[in-house]
Amino acid sequence: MKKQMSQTRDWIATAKTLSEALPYLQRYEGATIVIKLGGHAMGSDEAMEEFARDIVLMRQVGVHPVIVHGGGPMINSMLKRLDIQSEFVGGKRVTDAATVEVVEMVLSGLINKRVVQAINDQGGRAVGISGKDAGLMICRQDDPSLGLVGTPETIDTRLLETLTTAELIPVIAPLGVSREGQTMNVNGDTAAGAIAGALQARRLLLLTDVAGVKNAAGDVMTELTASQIREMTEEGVIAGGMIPKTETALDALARGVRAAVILDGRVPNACLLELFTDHGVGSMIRR
Ligand code: X2W
Repeated sequence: MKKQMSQTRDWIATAKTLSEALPYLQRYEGATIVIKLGGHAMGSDEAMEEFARDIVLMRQVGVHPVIVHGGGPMINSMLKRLDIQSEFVGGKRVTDAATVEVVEMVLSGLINKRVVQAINDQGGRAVGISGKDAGLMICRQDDPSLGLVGTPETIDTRLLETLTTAELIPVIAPLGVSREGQTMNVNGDTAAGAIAGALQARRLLLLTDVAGVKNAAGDVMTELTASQIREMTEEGVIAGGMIPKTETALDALARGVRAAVILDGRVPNACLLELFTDHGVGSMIRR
C-alpha cells in the first residue's frame, strides 16, 4: 500500500512536469534548433541513447532538430591504428590527403550511421548526410598550412529544408567540398555555426564537456552578450578550448541565429532542460 502511494506521487510529479512544460513546448513549436553533438554524449551507448531520446522528443513536439556531429577522438584512434601521425594547430587538425580519407571514413561512415541508428532506435526517422550532399557546404581552404581544412563559404539549405519538411531529422557529418571538388575537413563546431546561420535557427546548442563560460572568479555565467564575450576574451578570461566555441557562437549570432548556448553535455537530458524548462545548463549568448 505504502509503495503504491509513493508510485502515485511519482506519476503526479511526472504529470506536473509535463504540464509545466506546455508554454515551452508552445514557444518552440516549428522552431529550427541546430545541435552540435560532441564530447560526453558520444562517449558511451547510454549517453548516445539518452541524447537520441531527447532529439526524438523534440521532433515529436514539433521542433525541427538539425544535428551536426563531431568525432575528433574517434578519428584520432583510427589514425593511430593505421599508423598515421596527426597534429592539431589552433584546435584544427592538420589534414593531408591520407588523413582526409580517414576523417571521411570515420565521420561519414562510423559516427554518422551510429547517430542515425541511435535516433531511429528511439522511434525517430533520421537521415545521415555530410556537407557534401546536394552541395550543402562549399568550403574554401582555411589556412594553407593546415592542408585540406575547410571554412564554410556557402551553405545550400535546400536539402535540409526538404528533409525537415518531410519530418525527417538531418544528421550531418562536418565534411565539405571545395569549388575544385576536393573533400575538405571542417571543424564540427564551425560547421554547426555556419549551418545554424544559414537556416536562421532559433537556437544553436553546442554540447560540450564543461559547465559553461566562466567569469574571472570562476563562476559559470548563465547569460552573456556578444560584447561581454569579446571583452572577456580580450582580458584572457575566456581562453584555450573555449575560444573556438565562443567564436562559433558569435559567428552564428552575427549570421542571424537568435541565441547560442554552450551546453554542459554531461548533465542528463541537457537539451531538454535547456529548451523546455527554466533551468538551463550552460551559458546562453545573445546579441
Ligand atoms: C575535425 C572534425 C571532427 C570534429 C577533426 O578532424 O577532428 C578539424 O579539426 P570534435 O569531436 O567536434 O572535435 N576537423 C578541421 O570537429 O570533432
